[in-house]
Amino acid sequence: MNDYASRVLEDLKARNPYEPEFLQAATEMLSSLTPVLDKHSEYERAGLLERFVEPERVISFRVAWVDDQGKTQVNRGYRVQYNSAIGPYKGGLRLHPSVNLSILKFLGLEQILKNSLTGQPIGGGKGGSDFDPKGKSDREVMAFCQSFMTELYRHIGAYVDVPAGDIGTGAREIGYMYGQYKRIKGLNEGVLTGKGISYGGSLTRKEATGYGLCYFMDNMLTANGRTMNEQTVIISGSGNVSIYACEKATELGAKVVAMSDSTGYIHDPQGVQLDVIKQIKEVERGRISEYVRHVSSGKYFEGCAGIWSIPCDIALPCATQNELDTKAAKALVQGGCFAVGEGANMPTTLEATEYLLAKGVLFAPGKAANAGGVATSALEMSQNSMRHNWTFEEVDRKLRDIMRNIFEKTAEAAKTYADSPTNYVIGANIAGFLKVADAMMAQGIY
Ligand code: NDP
Ligand code: 2IT
Repeated sequence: MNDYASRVLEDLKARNPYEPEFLQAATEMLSSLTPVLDKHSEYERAGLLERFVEPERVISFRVAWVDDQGKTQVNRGYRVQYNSAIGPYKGGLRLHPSVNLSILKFLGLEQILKNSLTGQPIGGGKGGSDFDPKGKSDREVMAFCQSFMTELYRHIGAYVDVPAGDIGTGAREIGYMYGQYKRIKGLNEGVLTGKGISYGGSLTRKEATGYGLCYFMDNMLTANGRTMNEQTVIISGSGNVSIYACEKATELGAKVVAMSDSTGYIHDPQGVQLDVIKQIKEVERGRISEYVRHVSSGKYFEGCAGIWSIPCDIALPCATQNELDTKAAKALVQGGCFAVGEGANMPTTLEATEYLLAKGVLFAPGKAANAGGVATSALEMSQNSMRHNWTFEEVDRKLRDIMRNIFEKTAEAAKTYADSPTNYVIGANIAGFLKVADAMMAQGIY
């Protein structure tokens, strides 16, 4: 690693000893930047990296709400406004009991680079709460979302900070939050993305992350003499990203044979029936284990880790961070997997990433491969500002172009800077970093 980057990393470790996910994301980014840091000594004089890794602002607040038993519940809400050099802070809100500052800082740091890669004018941010929407009634979710927004509204705005969905935050939660923002501010503006189509949402936003992942994979495979057609695919998770990755992969001729949730996974050698998954997950908010009650060729297995032992050509981890470790990576290689595409944020551990790269597995890093979601959020912002709606086909076409561009930028940076032209991890980090660095250098020290 470059000396300057290594000093910044050591300092970061000393100052944030209890933030393992954040340090993991920072380690990957800083180690990737060596070739550009070697060339740009002016970055060190401007303290660029020290500023890059420190969020511009971290907001933490109490979220009190009343449950269906009349009991008062208290959660912790956050917004990390990480970097506004190239545009308003942009990034999702995660609602999951595991949410803490380490997780939101790792997500925020990755978001800066991801948003830069999209080519659109959006800075990096992330937020959320340790609230668990699972098992809560609609009224309880509404009460939480209204209370959350009653604090958050003063920190956000269409040209300031534009949150969106992430784990546990879908159209229902965005609807309740948008309603509360409008009620407090008396203002209809594009302050959130992922909105319902009837009140300013963009067509294709729901599908965008999963579709975008498959468009990225398609570009990466084509560049390496392969295609998605007739490949056997496994996808972890069965949420927003997984469902639409499955839909597009199938459209591109692949056969998806396994999907999961946080309790287990299903294996269906005939090919997963996505309408059944959608019914269970999107309509009933149920467990994936119910799949086998509807489809006789499906089998259910308890626990998440076993999914990686199913032989496949392509693996798409689309659930959560660090779900794919070295043991899983070895099982994938053993089972014949030749490409991995990260639909989730940082689903692969550092060691597993290195193992896969060393084995010649084509590896699409999340900050490039899953950028279609936020890119389409930025298209939603444009439509809101213009007071105009594009058709599904128009947005989908723009999404395809954006994903092709992201792949090309990533591949170009890999070719220029990395030891191997297929090290897209280094390519994505460098291509994302350079634009933000340039903007930060131009705007003076702050
Ligand atoms: P959802 O809440 O819709 O789905 C999440 C899925 O992952 C569920 O199947 C869930 O299972 C599973 N999951 C969540 N946490 C865990 C865990 N700790 N262990 C095992 N499984 C888990 O979220 P999304 O699909 O929106 O997000 C999935 C990933 O994609 C996240 O990493 C997110 O940051 C990333 N991402 C999302 C984007 C978007 O537009 N939504 C854009 C780019 C990236 P269960 O239902 O049992 O909890
Ligand atoms: O991780 C991500 O890119 C997201 N959760 C989507 C963020 C957004 O603003 O659409």
